[in-house]
Amino acid sequence: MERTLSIIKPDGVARGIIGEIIKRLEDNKIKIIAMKMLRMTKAQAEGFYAVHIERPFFESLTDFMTSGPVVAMVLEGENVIEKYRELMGATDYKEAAEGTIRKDFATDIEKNVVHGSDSPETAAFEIGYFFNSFEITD
Ligand code: 3AN
Repeated sequence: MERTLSIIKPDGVARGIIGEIIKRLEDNKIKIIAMKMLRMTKAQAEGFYAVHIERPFFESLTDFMTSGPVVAMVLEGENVIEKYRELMGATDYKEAAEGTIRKDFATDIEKNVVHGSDSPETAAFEIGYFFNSFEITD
């Protein structure tokens, strides 16, 4: 069993597709074991994306991630890291496969609707960044 952190980014929340994204998770039998809506501070977004600190888009990305509320979720299942990343589609929506969340809804390489952890190590860090043990229901 694996766990991963999912975030519906500010663009996804603002466009009213929280329900659509959750429906895709449920249709794909991905179990949600924790969920909350919050608005990150700039410092929280910088900490979350610390691995990207040297990237040219760091400033803009952390501004965007604090521009409105997000929905954070912990997902659990067999191979869920890869399974959820397949549902999300490629980082650049123009390269994302048909039927993926980013292909259907993203408008920009930065404003790409959803986040998903990319490895078990990242998932452990990212889940702990947003949730304490009492908030995870499994
Ligand atoms: P992913 O979210 O697909 O794992 P990462 O980890 O490479 O992608 O990038 C983290 C976030 O940074 C992306 N979700 C996207 O919002 C933003 N991002 C990635 N590459 C670029 C880029 N070339 N220009 C602007 N923003 C980017």
